[in-house]
Amino acid sequence: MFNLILFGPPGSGKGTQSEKIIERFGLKHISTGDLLRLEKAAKTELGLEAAKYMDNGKLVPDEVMIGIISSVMDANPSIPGFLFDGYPRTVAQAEAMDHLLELKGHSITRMIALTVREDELVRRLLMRGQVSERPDDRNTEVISARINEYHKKTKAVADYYAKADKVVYLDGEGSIEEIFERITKEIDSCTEKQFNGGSTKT
Ligand code: B4P
Repeated sequence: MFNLILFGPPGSGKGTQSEKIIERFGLKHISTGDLLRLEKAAKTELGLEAAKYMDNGKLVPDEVMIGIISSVMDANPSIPGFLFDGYPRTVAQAEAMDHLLELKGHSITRMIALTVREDELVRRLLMRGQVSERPDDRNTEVISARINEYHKKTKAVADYYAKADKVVYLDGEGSIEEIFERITKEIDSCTEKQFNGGSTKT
């Protein structure tokens, strides 16, 4: 299995690039942000609870997220690999996911971390706020809260995977196509190593 984490701060292009990656590589896309927004739109108990955090720029509690990931992974037993977009966002979530994969005899193959300057993140999110229904993209205070959560709780997830030598940082600025090309090169080099018996096998 080829299991990829697309990582980065809010607005770094995770959702945008994920759409292109799944189309090219046929991975199963798991976006925890999209899953939560679906629950919210359906007004389920989980969605209404999650909205209290999301609308204020806070992370949804780990125990809720770990349950969601576990059921999506169980529902997809025979796929070539997962693309995790926006998950894990805390070290506790990373440990839980590693444990789940290990139980199935797999592991994370690679984490691609997109780097983007903070003023560019804010600019992109406010732009999306003008055209989308997302309340968390319309308010600069909520955007700042999301970026703060990233620095306080999420950034450490890259250090966690760096210890296992699984992280590559890619420049997340430039055109969407340029960034996709950087990502594609990285995935191609990982899959080559995987098939040639290199160190990135899972
Ligand atoms: P997400 O849905 O994951 O949203 P995000 O991080 O804000 O956006 P993303 O990074 O995917 O957006 P993109 O850059 O593609 O999370 C929303 C909320 O859900 C979180 O705040 C949290 O409350 C909750 N949540 C989700 N997962 C969780 C978890 N695991 N644990 C706890 N809570 C969780 O797009 C941004 C904009 O930039 C777009 O308009 C796009 O068009 C534009 N853009 C992209 N690439 C560009 C480029 N190269 N140049 C110019 N613009 C670009």
